[in-house]
Amino acid sequence: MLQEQEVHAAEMERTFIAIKPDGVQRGLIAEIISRFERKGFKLVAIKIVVPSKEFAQKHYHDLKERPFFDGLCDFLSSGPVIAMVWEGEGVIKYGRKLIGATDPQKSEPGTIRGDLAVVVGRNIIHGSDGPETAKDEINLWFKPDELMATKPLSREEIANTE
Ligand code: IDP
Ligand code: MG
Repeated sequence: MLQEQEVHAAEMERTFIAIKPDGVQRGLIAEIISRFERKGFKLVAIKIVVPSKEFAQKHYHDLKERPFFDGLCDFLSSGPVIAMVWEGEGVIKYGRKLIGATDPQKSEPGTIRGDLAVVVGRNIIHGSDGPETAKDEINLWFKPDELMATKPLSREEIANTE
């Protein structure tokens, strides 16, 4: 039988979400965070950072053969990005649902890109597209000690901290 801690660890799904410089510049940080928060996902890491171009190239390495790669990396490194890790059951797949299709012209209304963006090169948010990329992106953007341990405190533990 699994120990309680192992059960918890096995259930913990995490994804990397970033508000890109256009989302930050347009004042959409709270709007975007609140959509993940209201759904019931848990924020386990967050920071504001201006990535270097080299860092952006690492983040988007899968796309290096695409014609828009250079412009995309220039853009990601052009200003502050809100880098986050969100946790919850199904958060990788459902996070992508909340975000909507890559091209905002094709994103459904009700999604973040569908409601708040117009063109593919300024689609305001990034989300990992699968378990492997989620792991890689979390490791690229965060050190392990920057991630919250999200096991809730027991009543006794809360009482003991007062
Ligand atoms: P995703 O962000 O929905 O996962 P990807 O295909 O991984 O989409 O592309 C990464 C980012 O590259 C997109 O969010 C978008 O900003 C940009 N991008 C994708 N396709 C195009 C394009 O055809 N022209 C310009 N930029 C693009
Ligand atoms: Mg992608």
